[in-house]
Amino acid sequence: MSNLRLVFGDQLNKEISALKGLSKSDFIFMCEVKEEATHIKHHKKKIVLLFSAMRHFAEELKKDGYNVIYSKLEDGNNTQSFDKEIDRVINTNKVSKLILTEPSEYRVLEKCLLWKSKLNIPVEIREDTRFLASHTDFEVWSKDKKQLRMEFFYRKMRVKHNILMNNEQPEGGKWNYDAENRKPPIKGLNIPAPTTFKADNITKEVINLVKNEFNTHYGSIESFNLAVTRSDALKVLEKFIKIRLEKFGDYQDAMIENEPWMYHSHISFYLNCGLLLPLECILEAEKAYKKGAPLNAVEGFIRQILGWREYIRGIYWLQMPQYEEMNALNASKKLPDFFWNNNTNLNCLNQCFSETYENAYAHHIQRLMVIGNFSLLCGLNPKEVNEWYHIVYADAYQWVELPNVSGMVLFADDGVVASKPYAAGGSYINKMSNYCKNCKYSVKEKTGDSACPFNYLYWNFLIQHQEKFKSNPRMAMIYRTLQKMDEDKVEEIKNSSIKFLNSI
Ligand code: FAD
Ligand code: DLZ
Ligand code: SF4
Repeated sequence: MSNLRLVFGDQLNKEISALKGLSKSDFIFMCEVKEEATHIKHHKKKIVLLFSAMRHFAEELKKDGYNVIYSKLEDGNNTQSFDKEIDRVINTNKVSKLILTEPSEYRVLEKCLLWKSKLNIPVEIREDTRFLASHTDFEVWSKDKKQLRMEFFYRKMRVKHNILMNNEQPEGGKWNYDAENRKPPIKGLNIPAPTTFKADNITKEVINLVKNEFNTHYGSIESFNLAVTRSDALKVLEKFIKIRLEKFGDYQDAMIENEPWMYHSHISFYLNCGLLLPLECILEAEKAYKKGAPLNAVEGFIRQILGWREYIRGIYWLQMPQYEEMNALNASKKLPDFFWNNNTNLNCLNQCFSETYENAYAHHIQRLMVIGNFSLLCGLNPKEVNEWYHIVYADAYQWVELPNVSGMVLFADDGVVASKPYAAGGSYINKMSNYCKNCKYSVKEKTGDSACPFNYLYWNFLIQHQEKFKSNPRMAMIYRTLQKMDEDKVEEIKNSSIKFLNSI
């Protein structure tokens, strides 16, 4: 009898552990299900990316001579949920065992664990070996540590995988070149166009399907041009290494009006659904360093994947399921409607929201220091903020979205991910972007109707959470400044904040 090998939509790689030991008599099963596409109303382009990439992957496996059972969303017999589809396929095919790679999200793992008792065949759930730190690696590393910090985890990973190492020492003598990676944008940067692809017939069919089935979902579906095959995703990586990497480090934090792509790699779309593997991206960057690419750029890029990405995933599995419920700052404000309809006069938000709507993408600093910072300063409800980030980005899966939002952005996890909140006033955005030049608000004014809202909201946040943060050594200096502020100024800050917060 044959094995049934289930491949989820974010596991689109022939190296996936579910396919290890695959034989030509086995069945590979993939299914598009409404349950998954609508449990949150994903950005339309995310559904196109996933369904088209799934269909292309299935075609490749068929071409390799394997038996692929594929449920398209529109198939008449599709039961539209993972549970029912697995039941249906097991009942209609002679299979002796179900083999799968652990799903990336807790919600789905809970379902899969129930299959062990519910199904009448054995179920083998394998580790996801695409990640460079296993669950055990992370648990062992984190055990007995008072505080978890990405930087120390990252150093361990550099040594373990022998990346950018010179004997026992980090390449160039330092582990981290972040201090060199905060250049503001300058005029005349010649930012390369992103690597894009024409929709083929499979993608066109999926675009029509999404237009018909998910028309009420967020986001534009016009000019879909992402890679949907591994070979095209590899081209994105190759072009990044060749033409963007050199300036990636310098301008990693910079933002320019109508330049959504900057010098970033745009590979999270593909890493997170399996078309690219993290180690190959890291090794390509290391190779580029050996050929002369700047160390601040290469180390910075590698740190994002070997450090941040793995660390964030480790935190997710260590902290779930309670992590989802955390709200350490008791933030309760409803998400303003302009997160969805972009009806706002704050030009920085306006830029980031319109690019997000159009591309299902915003780069890290837009997510962290513009939208995230605003959400933190306004005290927006973590559940609603998480749902928004999960919906709007095509690289969003709960394992990576949740710790970034509840941990890095909102401090809802009480400092598990970040040692202090990433809060900032308008001057940070003004330094790192050209957004303020075309804004209705004045970044120079601190309070009042025409002042940049980030300016007073920043101090208001510090005032509100004084008890919690004043003894945090990383915030001592700012609290000393607050203590010296005269009372009238404090009142103005509070009044401007109340007025603004009541208006959104
Ligand atoms: P680059 O800047 O070129 O970086 C290279 C790669 O490093 C990325 O592709 C990504 O795989 C990895 N990486 C960088 N930073 C992080 C990080 N903080 N966590 C995990 N991986 C990282 N990333 C997602 O993949 N999915 C998400 O849903 C997601 N949500 C985020 C929400 C918030 C509030 C914040 C602050 C960050 C979030 N990130 C998320 C991290 C980061 O913003 C994106 O990975 C990055 O913008 C993707 O673009 P890129 O591929 O051009 O990245
Ligand atoms: C994101 C997504 C969507 C929209 N649809 C599907 C689907 O129909 N079938 C599928 O296998 N995967 C889908 N995915 C990706 C899943 O959400 C992802 O595989 C889970 O997060 C696994 O935990
Ligand atoms: Fe954003 Fe303030 Fe600058 Fe306007 S002035 S773009 S609100 S930071």
